[in-house]
Amino acid sequence: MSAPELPRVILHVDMDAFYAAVEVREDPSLAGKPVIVGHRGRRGVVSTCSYEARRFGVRSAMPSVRAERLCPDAVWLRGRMGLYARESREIRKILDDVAPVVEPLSIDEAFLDMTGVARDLEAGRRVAVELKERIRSSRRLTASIGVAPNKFLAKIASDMDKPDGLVVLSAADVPGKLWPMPIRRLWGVGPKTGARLEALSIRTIGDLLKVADDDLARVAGASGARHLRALARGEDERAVIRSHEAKSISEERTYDEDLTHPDDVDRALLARSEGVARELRRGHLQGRTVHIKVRSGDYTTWTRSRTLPEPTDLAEVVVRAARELFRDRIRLRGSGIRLLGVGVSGLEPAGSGQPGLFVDPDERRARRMARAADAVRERLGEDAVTRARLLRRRDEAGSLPSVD
Ligand code: TTP
Ligand code: MG
Repeated sequence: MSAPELPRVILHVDMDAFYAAVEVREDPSLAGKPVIVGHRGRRGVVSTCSYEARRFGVRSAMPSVRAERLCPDAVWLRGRMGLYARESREIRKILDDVAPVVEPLSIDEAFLDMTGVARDLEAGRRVAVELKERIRSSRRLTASIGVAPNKFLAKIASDMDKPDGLVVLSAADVPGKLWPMPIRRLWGVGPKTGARLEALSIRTIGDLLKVADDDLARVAGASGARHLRALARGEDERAVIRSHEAKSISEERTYDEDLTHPDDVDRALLARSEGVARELRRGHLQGRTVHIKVRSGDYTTWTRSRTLPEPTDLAEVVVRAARELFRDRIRLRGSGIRLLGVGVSGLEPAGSGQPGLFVDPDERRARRMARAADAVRERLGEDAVTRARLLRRRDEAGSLPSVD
């Protein structure tokens, strides 16, 4: 018997003509006009342009001289990065509000993993409709969204009906919609590989599936060929990762008086592990590697880590590893502890790995209880739920977890 797998529902959100659209919003007299954001002149290039300017053939990264020739009446603006970055953060807040896992790709693009929230692609479409409406009403901007069972198809889909588009691309659409697309739309096919594939008469994505393995491997290498072929079949297993920035979550605390009693040390390890595990669950993340950091009264500092067989978001699992590391790998030789930290790295979205066939029932129960406690804390505040062991603590004054 295998664990039931939820169908993946991935959204790719891409703002339309982003810099130009923000400028038009700020100055409504620009609405309906060809607007180009970029530096004019011999060495300038176009950052982006409104869809009105695209009708003349103007594109991102085009030399400005050429754009001026194609569209002599365009309004040129030099661009205001601070404004676009602030706008990006506002949009990000909306995305975070809608989706449990958001992976920003660039200033105006993100993947959203709606698996388990939207039960199928149709439900994903409804989320996309709502999201577009929220962006329109609260930011007065339009987004194009692709809805699909994986990242690659979602990204292809968001681009299929720009601007203000919404396209659902299912596995069943792959032969009819993906295969006729030019080969360069495949991720990982740049101009060089593209030209070599075209030399093999591979022009469309569908053509790629007709070529012999050896021929493809000669152009792209063995693993590259496998990768391209999977994409061409519309297959992409990559997880939506919450944020490229978050590499680890850790919590540490410095003590006014060095900890010397083993019970105090143990309570501190548990408290830090709890904080870290809670932060993991809040971010819908699990981590594989547990770290501890210990500084003694004479400022000797140790960092030790251990990788777990399975990623976790449970304090019980984190603290078990932290205790073992402390017991087996730290030699204090009589001095007390000034600083103690626990961290978890090797982060991935919760539930992105193979669901374990034999999930330990204790672990399942622990996770359920942890989630219930998280929910109570959300409602009633930080101190509403505290473990019995921590009630005896005398050293703690909660510290904020840090994410880096
Ligand atoms: P894109 O999403 O590629 O372009 P866009 O949002 O302007 O237009 P659309 O998505 O509707 O096709 O890039 C987002 C922003 O990044 C864009 O508004 C400006 C900036 N950018 C550059 O500065 N130089 C470039 O070459 C590209 C492609 C984008
Ligand atoms: Mg865009």
